Amino acid sequence: MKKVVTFGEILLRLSTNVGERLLQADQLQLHYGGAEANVGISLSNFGYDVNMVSKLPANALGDAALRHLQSNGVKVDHVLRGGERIGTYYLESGIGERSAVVTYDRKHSSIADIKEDEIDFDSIFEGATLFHVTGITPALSPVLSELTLVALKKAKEHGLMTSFDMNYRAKLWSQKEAADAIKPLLDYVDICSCGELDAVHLLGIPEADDRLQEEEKLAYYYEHIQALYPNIQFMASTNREVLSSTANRLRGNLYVDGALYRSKVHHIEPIVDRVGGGDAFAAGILHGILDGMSPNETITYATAASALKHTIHGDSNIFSKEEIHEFVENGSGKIKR
Ligand code: KDG
Repeated sequence: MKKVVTFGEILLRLSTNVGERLLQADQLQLHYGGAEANVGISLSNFGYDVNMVSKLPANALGDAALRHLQSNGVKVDHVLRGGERIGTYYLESGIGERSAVVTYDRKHSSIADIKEDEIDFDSIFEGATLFHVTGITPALSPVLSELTLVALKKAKEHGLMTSFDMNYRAKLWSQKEAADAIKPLLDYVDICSCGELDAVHLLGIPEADDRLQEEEKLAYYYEHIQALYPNIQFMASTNREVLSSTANRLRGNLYVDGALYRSKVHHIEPIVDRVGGGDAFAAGILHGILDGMSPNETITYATAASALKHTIHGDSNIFSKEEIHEFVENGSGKIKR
């Protein structure tokens, strides 16, 4: 079983019922999130030995978050305990034309206040195949920004494949702050989840000519990113046409060896919960690569995984690889008896 390591924050999520604003809610639904936890859970469902590196408070909330990971098959030997609090986010669910709204309450969470010497990546990476982290982790504190770079460098020293999802969150930092922190990380990345907006706003690539077709634009951005970072072997993104809070058209893109591969367009309606759709996609890409699928199979699988995630509550994708393959092969909507 291939060993995977992810590094980031495990968040408590409290969300309103559909049709309620946060300011009027008298009930909130509880889930757990955190981009790296979500990817870890997906990969654990796909059969990998997933180990999460994080820190949670030594209280009942920390225990519950730990249990969430464990019950989804993620190993927690490297989840430190201590610090002040669990990072939390509130999700005001959207409906129709009203968008969902995220409110973070995560400053001074246990992981955000971690010290440089608390994590020993050398021993953690022993025997591992893949390391995954996202742009959320370095956004949380200067120490975490430094540790993300250390972790990526050490992962490469230990011969791991490395995966980085840009995951820009405007409520955590400015584009300039993100660009300054993320650019040095990309020298140590093999697989990158990044799209057109990341290319333009974080990596400073000039906007593609508007007369180009969607596919040509994507190829243009990926060629430019690869010229800056020749080490990046795989780049992936989704084109999400948001029709409303509850309807999407979703298409996946994978760029490898100078060629662009695209999935079919999934029309997802109604969306039950779109949070974590990107993490489900990233995990699908990682599985395709680790499993030796062809680029076409990989992008088909990853986009299907993301489409399925939109149909369930919570941040993590808990579909197995068999269910995703079955969805790819037999489509949707029928009763399975
Ligand atoms: O990608 C989904 C994540 O955004 C969600 O789980 C919460 O990690 C989170 C964040 O920092 O926004």
